[in-house]
Amino acid sequence: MKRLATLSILAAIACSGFLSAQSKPEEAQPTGGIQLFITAEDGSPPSGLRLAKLGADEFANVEVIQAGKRFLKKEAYIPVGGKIAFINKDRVSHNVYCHSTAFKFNIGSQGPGDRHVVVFTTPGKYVVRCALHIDMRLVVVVK
Ligand SMILES: [Cu+2]
Repeated sequence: MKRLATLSILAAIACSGFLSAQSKPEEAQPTGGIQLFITAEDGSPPSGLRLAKLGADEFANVEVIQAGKRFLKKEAYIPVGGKIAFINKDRVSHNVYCHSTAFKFNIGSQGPGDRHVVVFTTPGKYVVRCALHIDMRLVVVVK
């Protein structure tokens, strides 16, 4: 996975022409997180490159939105200790859970607009579901 991510970044750089990476300490986050700004020569963001904010507790590594009574992602890949923020953008409640023998959680009733962060502490492949809507299914790979 790490190798794949590296290859993706290299491919994005190769496809985007000249890029420069620079940190902007004057805009450092008060939480102590690290942000890396990658821009094209003219300062515009390169297309096709996604950046994750890491290192600050309030930021999850991945966001999974629930809308239309489904997860808008089918799969999520995170490192061990990585976080997923489950965000309910529906007008109905959800109840997101995972009952794997290796890793369990249950958010409980999650009302419209609620956001819950789950830390995945154990490597593995997990199926996350909603107790209220049986068709909701998300695969989380932690490694
Ligand atoms: Cu649901």
